[in-house]
Amino acid sequence: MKALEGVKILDFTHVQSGPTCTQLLAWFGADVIKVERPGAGDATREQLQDIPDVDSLYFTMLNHNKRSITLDTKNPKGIEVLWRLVAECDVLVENFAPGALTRMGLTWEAIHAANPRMILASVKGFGPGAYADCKVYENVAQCVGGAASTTGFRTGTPMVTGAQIGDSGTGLHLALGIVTALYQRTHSGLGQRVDCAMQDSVLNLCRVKLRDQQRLERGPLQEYSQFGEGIAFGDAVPRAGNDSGGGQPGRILKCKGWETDPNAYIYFITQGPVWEKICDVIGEPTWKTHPDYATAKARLPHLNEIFTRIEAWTMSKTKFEAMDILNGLHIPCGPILSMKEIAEDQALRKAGTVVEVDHPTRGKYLTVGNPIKLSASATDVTRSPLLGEHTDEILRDVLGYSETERLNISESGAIGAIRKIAAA
Ligand code: CAO
Repeated sequence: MKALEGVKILDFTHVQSGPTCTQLLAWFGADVIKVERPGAGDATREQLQDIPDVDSLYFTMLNHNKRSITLDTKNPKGIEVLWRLVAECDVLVENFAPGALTRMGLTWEAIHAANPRMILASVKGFGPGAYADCKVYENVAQCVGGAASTTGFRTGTPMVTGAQIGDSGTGLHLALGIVTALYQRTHSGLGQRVDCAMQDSVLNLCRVKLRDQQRLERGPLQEYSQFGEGIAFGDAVPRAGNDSGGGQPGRILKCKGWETDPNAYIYFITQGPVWEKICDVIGEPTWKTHPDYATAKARLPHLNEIFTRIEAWTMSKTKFEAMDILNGLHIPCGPILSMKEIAEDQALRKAGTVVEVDHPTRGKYLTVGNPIKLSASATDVTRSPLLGEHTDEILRDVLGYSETERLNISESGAIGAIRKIAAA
């Protein structure tokens, strides 16, 4: 028995933010029914294709463990079938542009009247306000959520990060909202709306920078490199390069081989409790008692000098050698791992963090496993569905349509070219 077994999700999501959320719910055991436009499906099926006419990795890696039904919701029969799904399911998840759901007639009032237990979960770019009507993609969310203005180097342009905090980050937030609403429904018996704005989700993940904005009003941010460099702060939180976002100063430092390997680096944290061990390992034992280095506060104006000295030590080791030595001394650090190293890491495979999946038209490929491990609800990652692969099965088994009714629906053009009409 899986944690969300018995929960039916009407998955009206596309691209990344919504599909991340519904994939998580599927991994926890929900029956996720992905509704797609006949003929085309989720736009990501065709985006960034690495093999002609085969669902892209973009799509497959966001839509595991789901079933796919094709349904033209602009066809009267199609919208009729959609309403049957609304009546049958527990949660409708969508991330269309603002207004699209309403244009289909799926207002909250109508949904709630048709199925009072249904939870309607939506991702939009912005919450209420001047930008509520805007379409938003990942990088826009990173820009309006405070991430871009605080990422990168002080002298460079604002920068977006590789981590998809706008899309996958919002999907995670939405998934939590959905299971919370499901829990509340066990008491109230009623569904509710769950709304996540991408701007809000990014800001939630950037809260340390909002913290620093308020600290800045009381004086310079002493753990930022520019403080030690004697460069004045402006009135907004600056970009801080690779400075640690917390109270323990850290930097990315070169390791042996950095001249040719773009990832021969390690993140090194000068954590206060292990300062004396750091002094010993880098060969500066006098720094343990020297007034400029002995305390965390005294070290703040000298961070460039300190990290230059530590880097002279890390450059004499590979990132893995440095990691082994520092770990043994309980000095927090981490090698900069390339995606190639992560893909080949056997420990990550064993832990189910990286999973190999077989796909009928693609063959074997790697994907991420469920990062949330439940001890009583293990996740088995199964391949993403082909477009409309389960249309007939869902019409028959979930909605109870007879063979004749299914043929009528097919002839109406509401479900596009059906793969096969299976006898009941
Ligand atoms: N059958 C028929 N029509 C369908 C359909 C179906 N099964 N599924 C969707 N459609 C139609 C909708 O009815 C709507 O049509 P109208 O605009 O005519 O009412 C349209 O497709 C919806 O498309 P959209 O406007 O959502 O899609 P888009 O490609 O223009 O925009 C995006 C994409 C992501 C910018 C937009 O959906 C959005 O802003 N979503 C909210 C924020 C979000 O989640 N962004 C993250 C995306 S991941 O980077």
